[in-house]
Amino acid sequence: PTPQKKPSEEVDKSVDELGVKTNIRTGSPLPAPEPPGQVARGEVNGERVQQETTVGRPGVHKVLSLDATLAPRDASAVGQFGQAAQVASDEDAEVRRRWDEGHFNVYLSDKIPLDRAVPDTRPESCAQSLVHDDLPSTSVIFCFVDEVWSTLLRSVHSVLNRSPPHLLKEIILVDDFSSKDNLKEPLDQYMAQFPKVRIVRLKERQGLIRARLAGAAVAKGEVLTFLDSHVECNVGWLEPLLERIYLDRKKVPCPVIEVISDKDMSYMLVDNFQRGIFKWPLVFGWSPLPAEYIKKNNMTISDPIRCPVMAGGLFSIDKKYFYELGSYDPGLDVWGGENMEISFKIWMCGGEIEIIPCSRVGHIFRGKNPYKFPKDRQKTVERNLARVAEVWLDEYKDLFYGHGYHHLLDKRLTDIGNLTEQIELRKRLRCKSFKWYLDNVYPDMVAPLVKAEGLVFNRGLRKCLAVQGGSLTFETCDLSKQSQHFNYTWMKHVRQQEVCVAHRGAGTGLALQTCHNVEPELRWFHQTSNSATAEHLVAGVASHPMCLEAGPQSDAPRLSQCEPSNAFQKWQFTHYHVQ
Ligand code: LR7
Ligand code: MN
Repeated sequence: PTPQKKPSEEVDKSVDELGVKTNIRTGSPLPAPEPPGQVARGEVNGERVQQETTVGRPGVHKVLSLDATLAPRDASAVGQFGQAAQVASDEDAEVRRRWDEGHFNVYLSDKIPLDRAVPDTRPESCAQSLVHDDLPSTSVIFCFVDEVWSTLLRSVHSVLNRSPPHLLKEIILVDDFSSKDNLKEPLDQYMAQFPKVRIVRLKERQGLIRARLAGAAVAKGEVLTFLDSHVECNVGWLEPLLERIYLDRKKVPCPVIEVISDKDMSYMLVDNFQRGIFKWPLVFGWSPLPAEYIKKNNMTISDPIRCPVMAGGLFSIDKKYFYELGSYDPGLDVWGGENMEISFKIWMCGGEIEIIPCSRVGHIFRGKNPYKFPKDRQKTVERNLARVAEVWLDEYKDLFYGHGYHHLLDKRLTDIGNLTEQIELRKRLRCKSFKWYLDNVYPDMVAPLVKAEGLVFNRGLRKCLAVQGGSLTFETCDLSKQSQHFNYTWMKHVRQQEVCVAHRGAGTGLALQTCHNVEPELRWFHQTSNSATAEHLVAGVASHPMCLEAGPQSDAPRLSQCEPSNAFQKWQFTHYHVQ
C-alpha cells in the first residue's frame, strides 16, 4: 500500500528500478536568455562588482557577492550565464557516445567555459544581508571517482572564483582510486597553478564516505565544507553557510541545491521552501514546507529552513563538532545511507540541519551512478541503510525492514557488520530517541508502529480470533478481552504480545510461537489498503500460497487452498494505521 502523496512531493520520482534512491530533482528553466552583451545580476558592464563592505556597524559587513569570473566575458560561449546549450544534430551521435562517461551530457560540458557565469538566483534580500567579519575559515572537500574532467574543474573554479579568499583555507580533492589517466598527472599539473588546491590519492577504492573522512583528516580549516564533484557554486554561496556556524557551532547548514540539467547543462531554478525528508524505507526526497508552518513562523524566502534530513553531498560543519559526533560510520560502503546517518545523528544528538536559501549551489543530477560498485549496488545501499536503522531507529526499525527489506534481518543472507562502536557512540553522546526526532523534527511524518491492530474478525463465521490456553480459537467478538487483541506488524506478523501465529510449510498446520524476525513461517500477507473490507491472510509460502480459514463450526482456524470469494478466509482488523 502506498500512502497518499502530495503531488509536489518528489520522493517516488527518485526511486529507481531497484527501489533505491537516485536523488533526481526537478528544476524549471531560467527566464528567457539575456540579450547578448547583457550580464547576470551581480555584474555591471562585465566588470566584477566591487561591493561596499562596510555598513557603519562594527564587526559585520554585507555579504561579499563577489565573482572573480566576471571579467569581460564571451557572451557567445556555449552555456554562458547558465543558459541551455544546444548541439547541432550531426553531433548527436557524439553526445550519445560520450554520455556514459558521466551519465550526463559530457560532450556539451567539455564545450562550456570552465569558469562560466551563472545567474545569481538568490532571493533579492540576500545581497544585503550582514555577516560577521570574523567568520571561521573552511576547507572545501571534493571526493571523486572517475569524475569528468570538465565538470570537476568547473566545480573547483566555481569555489575559487566565488569564495572570499580569506575564508577559503584550501580545497582538498580526494581521488577515490580513479582509473582515468587524465585524473592523475594531468590533474596534478593543472592544479599546481592553484596553491590552495591539494590532492589526496587513495590507494584503493574506499567509497565516498571513507573518502570524505580521508579528506577531513588532513583538513586545516575550522569548518569542513563537503561538495560533490559536479557542482557550480553560485555567487555569495559561502558566507551565509559560515555565518550559521559562527552563530551556533552545532548548526549544520546546507546550500539550496539547484539543478544543472544533465541534458543541456542549463542552470535551473528550484522551488522555494523545499526541505529534505525521507520516506520508508529511508528513501530521501524533497518536500515543500507545509503552508501553515510558513505562515505560523512568518517565514520569508530567505529564512533558514529546518531540514529533517540532508541530501548528503553539500554541507558545512564545524570540524571539531563533526568529530565530536563521531564523523561518519566508517563501516558504510561506497554510496548511500550516510546522509541519513549524519542527519539522525545531528538532530538526535543536539544539533540542527538547515537549508540556507541565500547559499545556492548547482548540481548535475544524474540518472545513474557513472562508476562501478565493487559489490552489487542494491546490496551495498541496503546494507548501509540497515546499519543506520540498527543504530538510530529504535523500535521504528521495523518500519524500515517492513518496507521490503525483511531479508536484511537474516544474518545468513546479509552481514551488516559490527555495530558496537556506533551503538556505544550513541550512548556516550546521550542522544535522544528516534521518537523524539519524529515528534520534534519531522512531526508531519506518519510512522505507525504497527500496520493494523485490534480484533481480528472473520467475515464468514462472524466471530473473532482468540488465544485460549496456548492455542488459537474463536470467540464472540469482545473488544474488552485481551485474548482477542492482535497486531498486524511491519514484520507481517499476526501477533499477541510475544506470541505469533505461525504457519508450518505446505501442510495445514498452525501454531503459536514466540515471535522472531527471521523465519518466513511467521509472515502473513494481508491487504491493508482498503480497511473497509475483510481480506485474506495469506501464508507466505512462495510456491504454494495458503490462506487462513475459519471452519464453519467455530473450531480452530486452519490453512486452506486460497479461494477469492470464500468469506471464511476473509479477516478484518479493528483499526488500520496503514492504508
Ligand atoms: O565510491 C565512490 N567514491 C566517490 O568518491 C562513489 C562516489 N564518489 C564521489 C562522486 O564522484 C561524487 O563526487 O562522491 C560524490 C557523490 O556521488 P554521486 O554524485 O554519485 O552521488 P549523488 O549525487 O547521486 O547522491 C547523493 O547521495 C549520496 C549518498 O551517498 C551522497 O550523499 C551524495 O553526496 C549526494 N549528492 C547530493 O546530495 C547532491 C544532491 C543530490 C540530491 C538529492
Ligand atoms: Mn552528485
